[in-house]
Formats: sequence, structure tokens, C-alpha cells
Amino acid sequence: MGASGSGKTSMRSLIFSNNPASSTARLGATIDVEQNHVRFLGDLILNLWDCGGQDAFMDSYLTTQRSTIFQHVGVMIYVFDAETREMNKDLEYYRDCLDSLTQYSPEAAVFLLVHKMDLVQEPKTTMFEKKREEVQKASGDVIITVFGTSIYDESLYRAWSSIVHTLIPNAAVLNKHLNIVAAACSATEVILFERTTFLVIATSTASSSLPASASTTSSPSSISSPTYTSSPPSPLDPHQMHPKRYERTSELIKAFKWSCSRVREEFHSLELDMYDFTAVLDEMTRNTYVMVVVHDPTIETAAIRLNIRMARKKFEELQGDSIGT
Ligand SMILES: Nc1nc2c(ncn2[C@@H]2O[C@H](COP(=O)(O)OP(=O)(O)OP(=O)(O)O)[C@@H](O)[C@H]2O)c(=O)[nH]1
Ligand SMILES: [Mg+2]
Repeated sequence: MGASGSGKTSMRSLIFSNNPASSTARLGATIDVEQNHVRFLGDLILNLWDCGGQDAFMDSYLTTQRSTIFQHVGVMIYVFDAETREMNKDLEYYRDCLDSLTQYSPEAAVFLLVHKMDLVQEPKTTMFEKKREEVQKASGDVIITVFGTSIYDESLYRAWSSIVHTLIPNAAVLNKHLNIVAAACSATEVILFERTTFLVIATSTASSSLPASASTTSSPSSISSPTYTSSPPSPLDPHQMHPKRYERTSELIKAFKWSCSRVREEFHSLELDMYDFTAVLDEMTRNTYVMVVVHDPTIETAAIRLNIRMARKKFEELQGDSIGT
């Protein structure tokens, strides 16, 4: 949900339909609610409602359609245009939506996206913090997670990876098994991506930047923004891995896949042999890709590939379990 023109349909088009950011300029306003059933991780169906944000629609969601719109909600994602001149009106609608949500789906997680951060003048962090305080205040006691996003950088992937992570049952089990793969490959890190969206589903590192669930992000201090607040690399990380590596990879691979499709080629796998590390990106299951990052120069990529191949069956099983089929 969110005001008209805030960018809801644009982000859906990027994440779930693999369209480039430039194509969103052609989008018209959404009329009423566009419902999408997005197949995610194979058998898990994300029922995504893109609610047109023009006043007449918003008023109708909050009155006649109230019980339909707010019933059985897993996650509410409310998008604020970072540059809006009507923040007070936005906040008023947001509060009304939050009231309806608390009434009909009290268990739902709430994600707030301060979107179009690319248009914000420097210093972006100050502006983001101000908005964050504003929306936090408007949310009262409700637990929220706030992200600064833009369709023109990786920030959107960080936010959406975090959102879908809260919807995957037993994601923790996947984390645990990625740790086993990491140990088998002498890898620094192993990351699992969903195949179509390339969103991060799970990672092997305990210090993963993905929140394990929405409830763990309850305190305002843990609210995170990928691009617009800086977090120094952890001293526990000897390889000084970049804090934005997950979302950067999602964004880059999506762009690369899009380039492949333009020349009618299909993306299958990727191998990077750098002077200080090796990375292998390959299919894990029918619906996931795995990336194994190794800093030990004695480990051959063929060995990594062999380990991935041997782990496939287990991960197909886990995936079946984790989505309850
Ligand atoms: N600069 C910038 N423009 C964006 C961004 N995201 C979306 N836009 C632009 O914002 C405009 C409106 O986007 P839509 O996605 O149609 O907005 P919407 O929220 O779906 O609007 P309604 O359907 O009317 O509720 C489009 O021209 C997009 O190109 C962003 O991150 N940065
Ligand atoms: Mg729209």
C-alpha cells in the first residue's frame, strides 16, 4: 500500500517480473487492487496485492472493502515517497491502514519503505533518519521495520529479501544446512537465492544481515537501511566482506540475466576466480541458486561444484519440508 505514484507497481515489476528500472516510467496508475499469485520457491505461492493508491481507492479500502483488504494479511508493505510533499496525508492514511490491520490481521508483519531515495539530496542519512522517526511515531506500539529503497540500486533487494525471509517457514533450517555446505567446501560463506527473483533466502553466516523474523527487528535501533545508514564491517570478519554484498549480488545477477535474455541466452551458472577469492554460483534446487565464496586459494572450483552437486538432493528435501509439502 501507499500513495499513488510512490512506486509500488514499479518495485513489483522489477522484483517479480524481471523488468529493468527504466521500463517503469511507462506504468500507469493501478486501478483498484491488482492481485498476483507469484510462485516462489517452487510450491510456495506469494499472494501479492498491489493496491492502487489514489484517494478514491484508499477511501474505499478503508470503508466498504475494509474486511476484504485487511483480512488474512501476512505482511503489510507500506511505501512512502521519500520526496512527497504530502507526508501528513500519507501518514494519516498509513495510520488508518495500520488500525485496520491491527483489527483484522494482528499477527501481520509491517514493513515501511521510504522509497525513491535516489531523488533525495545529500545527506541522505539525515533525511532517512528523520522519516524513520516520523513513521515510528505514527506506528505507536506496532513493531515495524523500515528500509530506504530505490529501484535504481541494490537497496530494493535488501528490503525485499528481508520481507520474503519472514514468510518462509523454517528458514532457520536452511541456514543450518548452508553452514554444513560451507564447512564441506572450506567456504567463507554460502548464500541461497530464489531462482526467479534472486532474492536472498538464507545465508550460512550467523551474522547474516537478514533478520531472522520480523519480531527480531522490534527495537527502533535495529531498524536498518542498506544504503542510507552505514554499518562498518564486523571486526570478526577477517576477510572484510562488504556489508551490502547480498543485495549487490542480487541486483548484478538480475541485470546479467536480463542481458542474457536480450540475446536469447539463458543464464546457468557463474564462476569468478579473483586473486584473493573464488566464487561459484550454480543451481542448487529447481527453484534456488547457491553461491559459494571461498578465500582459501588451495580449494579448486571443481571441488566446490562437486559439493554443490552432492548437496542438491538434501536441499530439494529441505525445501519440500520448509514449505510444508
Ligand atoms: N526516481 C525514482 N522513480 C521511481 C522509483 N520507483 C518508481 N519510480 C517512478 O515513479 C513513478 C510511479 O510509479 P508506480 O510504480 O506506477 O507508482 P504506484 O505506487 O504503483 O502508483 P499507483 O498505482 O497509482 O498507486 C514511475 O514513473 C516510476 O518510474 C525510484 O526508486 N526512484
Ligand atoms: Mg501502481
